[in-house]
Amino acid sequence: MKFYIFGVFLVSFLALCNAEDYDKVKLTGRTVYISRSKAPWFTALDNCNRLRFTFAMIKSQKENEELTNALLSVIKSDEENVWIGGLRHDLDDYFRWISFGTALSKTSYTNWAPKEPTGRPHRTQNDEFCMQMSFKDGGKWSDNTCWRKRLYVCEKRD
Ligand SMILES: [Ca+2]
Repeated sequence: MKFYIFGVFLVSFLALCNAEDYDKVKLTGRTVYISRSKAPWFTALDNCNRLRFTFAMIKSQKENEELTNALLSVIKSDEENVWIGGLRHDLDDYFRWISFGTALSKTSYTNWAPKEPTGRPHRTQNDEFCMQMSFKDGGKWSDNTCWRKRLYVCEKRD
């Protein structure tokens, strides 16, 4: 029991420490937390959830521009790829914002790079399920393999 309580304190303490591992930027209607360390997509999801944040989503051109500018002011390399909270299941035609399950249908705002997403059923890559912003492409979106370690963005909506 003592060890359990100690464990709870330790985890809480580590969670607080982890909050310092993010660059915090206030945008319209939300605060985004840009990680300073890289993680696979699903680890990034866990990290956002543990801190009571959600994995960042992008609902409009304005939100996209604001997040792109925030990332460009923080990340060190314009070659960087950054995970955001979009995921597609193998059996699903659509990418969805993981926080709300919203499908990115034809009428949704999107900012895919040319020829992206390349995962099936759109094209031929069968192992690209996770969404990133690619700064070799000005922040445009693409899908990639989820196990890759990348910086990622959590958010808290107002
Ligand atoms: Ca791709």
